[in-house]
Amino acid sequence: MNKMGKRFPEGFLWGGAVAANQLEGAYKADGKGLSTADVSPYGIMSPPDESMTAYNLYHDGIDFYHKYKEDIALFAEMGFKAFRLSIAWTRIFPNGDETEPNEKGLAFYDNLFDELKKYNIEPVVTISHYEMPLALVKNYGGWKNRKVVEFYEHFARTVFTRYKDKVKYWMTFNEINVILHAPFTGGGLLFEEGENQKNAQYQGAHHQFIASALAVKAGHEIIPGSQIGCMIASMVTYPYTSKPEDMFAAMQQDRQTLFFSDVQARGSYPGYMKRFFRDNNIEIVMEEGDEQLLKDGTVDYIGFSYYMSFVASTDPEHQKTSGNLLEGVKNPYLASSEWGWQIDPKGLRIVLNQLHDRYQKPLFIVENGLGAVDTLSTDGTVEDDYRIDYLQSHLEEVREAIEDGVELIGYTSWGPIDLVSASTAELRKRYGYIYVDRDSEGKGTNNRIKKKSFHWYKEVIETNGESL
Ligand code: BGP
Repeated sequence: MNKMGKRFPEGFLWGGAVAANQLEGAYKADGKGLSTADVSPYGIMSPPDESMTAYNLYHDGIDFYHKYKEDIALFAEMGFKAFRLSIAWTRIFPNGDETEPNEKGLAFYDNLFDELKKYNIEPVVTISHYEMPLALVKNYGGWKNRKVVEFYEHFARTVFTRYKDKVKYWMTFNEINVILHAPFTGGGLLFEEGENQKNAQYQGAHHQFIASALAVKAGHEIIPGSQIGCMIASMVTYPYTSKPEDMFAAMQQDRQTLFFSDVQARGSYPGYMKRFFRDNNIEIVMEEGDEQLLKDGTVDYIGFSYYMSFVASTDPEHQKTSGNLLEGVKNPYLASSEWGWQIDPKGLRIVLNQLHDRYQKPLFIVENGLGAVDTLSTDGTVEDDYRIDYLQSHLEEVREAIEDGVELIGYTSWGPIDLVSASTAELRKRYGYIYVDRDSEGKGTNNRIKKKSFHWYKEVIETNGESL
């Protein structure tokens, strides 16, 4: 118990989170097909480069594909209880539409899960994290096409069946709401001239909702007792002033995020979105049975990422700041990271309470952290006090939220080992407790070095948060 008598629950899942395409590398190894990330050398906010002429750090990652044993040993040394990772769809189904899976790809994750088991680290698996087979984009148009639902369901059933004795916690899509902000990465969407893009984005989202519901049903059937969650990029929005119009704008902005968890957790489209579709001439094609399916396939828990908060204002004059996903209004009370992400620990407590009040389901913070430029000093240390400050202040608010009555499964901070950034596709923006000696051109020894935060996080876990 800490000095204030507040504690984290027994069995709290402390750990870290990664995505296959951001650290595995080995992008063509053992039969892997090309994914959307493999043609995105400039990150998720830029258009893809199919010529593949520019250097793409995703191809090499930090070579976790070959170094996972060494890396997992370091996570175990920190005392991790959980490790969130994603399965690269293209390792299992290189083109996405095959019937038979690629055995070598399946074997890789088998070995990975066995390695985690050695240290009693619980795997938390995202089925699709920011990537899909490029062939599904080329031949089917990505998530615009209902047919992709079948391929996804087949992929999900394949991994549930294969790993049913090894994995209990699953998530269907990473940051599912990002299809609105990064349509190629979030949904494999490319647009023709004159196409109604918004319509395509919401239609793609509908297909993902259906795919997610089918996966939840399949997962429960194949793995009794499994916990299958959704995962949203949380984007809590404050009104710039107490003007009712600003408050309304903030609420409407939040609903573009909460819409996704509303459908996945409550099992139906909320009225405010039906109105939004009407007002914006958006028509979603649904099939008979879809409504029932959404009801039957609701998630067991709400997973979410949290990095920053946002501000809405009805006054266009307010200064703009940039985050990687949204252009937003600058909050005069908050400092920002080097990439303009507004640092707001209290916002995390607000999100936790908001989601708890709304859904009454267990929550899981599956990403949080500070992306920063780190300096490896000549004596081989990285003094990342700024990262410790960020994480410490956020975890203090998490502890408060638990006191508020929020049911929380765990906390897996983003990128426990430095990995390729999603927004920039570089290794300049680092999140790790473990430094990776590799630069954005892929040069360096690729050695792993413990940062100061490594020791800090180890103590947090060891004391179940009492050291905070
Ligand atoms: C989330 C993604 C992650 C991750 C993280 C940090 O949106 O789910 O994949 O990368 O953000 O973002 P970035 O790498 O751009 O700093």
